[in-house]
Amino acid sequence: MRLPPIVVLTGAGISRESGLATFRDADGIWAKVRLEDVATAEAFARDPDRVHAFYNARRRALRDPSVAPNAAHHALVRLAHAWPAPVTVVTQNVDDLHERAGQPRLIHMHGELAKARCTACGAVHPWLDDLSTATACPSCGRAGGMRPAVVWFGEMPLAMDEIAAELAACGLFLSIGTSGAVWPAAGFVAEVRGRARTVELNLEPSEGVRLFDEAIHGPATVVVPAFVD
Ligand code: BJW
Repeated sequence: MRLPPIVVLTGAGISRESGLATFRDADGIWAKVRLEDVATAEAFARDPDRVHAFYNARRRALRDPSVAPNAAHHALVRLAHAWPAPVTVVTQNVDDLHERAGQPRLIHMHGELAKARCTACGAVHPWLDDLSTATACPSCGRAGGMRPAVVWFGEMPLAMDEIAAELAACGLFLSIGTSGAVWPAAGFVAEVRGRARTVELNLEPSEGVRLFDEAIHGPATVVVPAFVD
């Protein structure tokens, strides 16, 4: 029997046990900061210093020595190596824990915290330091236009054509650690439903849990290795 390609959609819940906050849990980022103040292009135009401070703190948190891939990230790498067909991870996360674990075929649909983009020339650069309104673009030299290379509300997520092709080809769709509150990622399960087996692995039922064939609830570090191995 030929085994089908797999698409795995991941969200902030997979990185929570690595020490990174989720967005919509009671202790999440949006309980402390209004998303309208930091995660829109309008917020950046209005108060770039505020937006830079928010992302600089999160970029620094990512480099804390205690933050590392957990058992769920590692299990997905094992799955990719063991499965005879392609396993593509589409992550909404801007952290780099999937790549640190060694995940092949990884798509960052909401961008990456460890990259900066110049709004003047469009160049994207690896970026580990703080950004400010004085930061100059290494490509065009212009100061003032560097922003975190992440996707804010109202902006088009990245690699949507590539993701559509992976969704069209997959026979198994796993959704891990995401609330299903943000589109277009929240719509992926409906896109593949009927053609692919769909499984949710999340701490608790997500908003779209009824759309899945199967749901397994518990911490990612427990339920993901148990499902994969
Ligand atoms: C655990 C756990 C543990 C905890 N183990 N689990 C209808 C259709 C289309 C668009 C829209 C629409 N309605 C509205 C929109 C627009 C908007 C949107 O979705 N708004 C909603 C609020 C309604 N979407 C957009 O603007 C997007 N762009 C867009 O739509 O462009 C047009 C377009 C249309 C059609 C096709 C294509 C394009 C862009 C969205 C950008 C989101 N950006 C952010 C910030 C990124 C930068 C940053 O990090 O600061 O992305 S917002 C934030 O939410 C972040 C996340 O990636 C995203 C999703 O959050 P996630 O990962 O699900 O986290 P949580 O906290 O919500 O959930 C965590 C889950 O884990 C929970 O369920 C926990 O239970 C669980 N959990 N611990 C396992 N240990």
